[in-house]
Amino acid sequence: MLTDDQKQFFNANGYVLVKGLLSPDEAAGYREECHTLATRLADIRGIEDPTWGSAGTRGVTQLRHCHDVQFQSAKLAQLLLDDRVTSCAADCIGSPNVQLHHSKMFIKPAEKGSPFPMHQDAPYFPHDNHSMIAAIIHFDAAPIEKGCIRVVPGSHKLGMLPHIGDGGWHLDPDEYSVETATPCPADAGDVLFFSYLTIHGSGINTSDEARTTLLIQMRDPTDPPTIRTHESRGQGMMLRGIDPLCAARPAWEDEAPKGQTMGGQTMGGTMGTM
Ligand SMILES: O=C(O)CCC(=O)C(=O)O
Repeated sequence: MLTDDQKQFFNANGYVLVKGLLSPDEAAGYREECHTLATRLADIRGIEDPTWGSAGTRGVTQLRHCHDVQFQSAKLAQLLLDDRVTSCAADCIGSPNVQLHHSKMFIKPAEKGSPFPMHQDAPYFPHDNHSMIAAIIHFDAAPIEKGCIRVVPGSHKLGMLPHIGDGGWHLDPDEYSVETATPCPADAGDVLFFSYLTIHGSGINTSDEARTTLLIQMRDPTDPPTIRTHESRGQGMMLRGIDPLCAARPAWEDEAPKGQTMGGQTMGGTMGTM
């Protein structure tokens, strides 16, 4: 779990980097699992490159990804339930109960790993009480030259900002550039927790080694989505504690087409790699 200082830092800044949550050996094992998964997916489905159009580097930089890794690898599925991750998540969310929204593995290949323009995650899947957080688990070192995550400290207090979109919702790069944001360099085994309102992004991996991460998006189970969007298989699984609402099976599991937006909303959905 987080120390009091880490909790205070998270509340003030909207993010906290927890060092050494996994051991280097554990991180190396998960790294291998991710790269094997990426190869398996490429062999079976062909290469997909989810680089955001808004990054402006499509065709030049590359990204490998897998959404909802828990359906592809038992080893990665177990990590979603790891007490070390979920106890810190509970402290950030401020609830003993932690529910899965979705997971995604990213591999930024060496020398040409795609950037992510600065954005909040909230516009992709807004919730009433803004309890949603991400945990990015680093399976190898992510120094600045590898395109580590960058954040705007305190930006979780700004509320949901207007995003612009062309192949990935993002903030105006003239106002929020990746280069001027605060870098969060990490070592293998470190985990970065941040609110879905915290402005974040990342630069290009120009190093000679891939950057390998797993992002787990989690919420308080009593915090409902404001629109029906970004629905995926496995969403709602409890990772820690209980669902006090004993929520019924969501209707969309039976009938809704994927990527549907509600109420004329133009934000949210399944653009880019979100
Ligand atoms: O992995 C990264 O560099 C950033 C990912 C990200 O910002 C996101 O998926 O929202």
